[in-house]
Amino acid sequence: MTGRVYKSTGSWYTVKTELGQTYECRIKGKFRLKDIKSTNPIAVGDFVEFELDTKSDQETGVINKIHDRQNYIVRKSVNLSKQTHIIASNIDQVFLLVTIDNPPTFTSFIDRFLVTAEAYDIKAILLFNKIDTYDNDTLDEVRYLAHVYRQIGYECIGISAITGKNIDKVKSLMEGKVSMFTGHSGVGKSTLVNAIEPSLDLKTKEISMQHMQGQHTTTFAEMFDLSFDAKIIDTPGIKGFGVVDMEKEEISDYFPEFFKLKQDCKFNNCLHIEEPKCAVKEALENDEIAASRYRSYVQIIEGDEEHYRTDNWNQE
Ligand SMILES: Nc1nc2c(ncn2[C@@H]2O[C@H](COP(=O)(O)OP(=O)(O)O)[C@@H](O)[C@H]2O)c(=O)[nH]1
Ligand SMILES: [Mg+2]
Ligand SMILES: [Zn+2]
Repeated sequence: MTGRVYKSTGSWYTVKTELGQTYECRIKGKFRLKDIKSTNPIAVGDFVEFELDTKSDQETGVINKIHDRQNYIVRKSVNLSKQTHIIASNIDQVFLLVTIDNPPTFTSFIDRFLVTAEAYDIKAILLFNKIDTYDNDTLDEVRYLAHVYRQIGYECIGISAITGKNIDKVKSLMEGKVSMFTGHSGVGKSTLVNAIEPSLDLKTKEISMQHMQGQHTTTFAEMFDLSFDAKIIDTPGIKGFGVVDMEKEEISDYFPEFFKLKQDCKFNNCLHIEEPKCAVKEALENDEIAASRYRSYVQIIEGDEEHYRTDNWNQE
């Protein structure tokens, strides 16, 4: 049978079939992944093949095959083993909640998030929340930022999780897809999810409670079906949106507006910093690239090696 992993607690995986039946499954044998050294062979979001365990009178199963992943997000283990833990896979889109103040979300943070999403190959959407609280100047700032990011190709929506403004737009973007929500603490993630699906709030609170009690310390992500043909992956206890290791040369590939110009740079390995005849720097001078975007890029590139990894942006 084919199913999808909704939850993993240690060696057990909750797998749901297309017909909506759930089975607790274990893994048979070893799963070797070609490209990554991972601490967990199977992650929330994975499509798997499994067989029902005939010896057990309970409805349990054995997973014997994992389908190729469309994408996945990871966190690195804190020790030096260089192992990665796959947080979740097959994610259609991630919404970044942005607030201008209370708390402030800086463009450097937005851009690091977007670089990570590009590297993961996950569609990113920016939600400017709390617009009900903004004065005209702050709304102008929202409009400016939305303009900058729309030019690049990112969808931007001004919302209020409290008044419900544009929540219908968010819901329609979620239809038929697997979504994640991220952003600084206090930007309104829980409030938004609650506005989208009130019953979900209870469920996510339940898993955080379990987590705090230390019963399922390896339970991090969980997928939920919503009432309108949408799925959410919740990642309590995980900061940020995972990490990506990247080479200095590839960072500009994850700035889509830089990537488009790359072929016009004189040097094909141009880092767009000090090289002559650089199309990116020309575009910056002509205001075709936002100064804040270039600043974020330089920040990432000029950092020490740790900065190439995108985990030094903190969520809290
Ligand atoms: N005025 C206003 N307050 C909001 C909005 N969204 C969230 N909040 C408030 O911001 C605070 C933090 O929200 P919360 O959902 O807990 O943020 P989280 O940490 O991202 O989950 C709470 O006091 C919410 O009531 C909004 O759209 N407008
Ligand atoms: Mg919250
Ligand atoms: Zn260049």
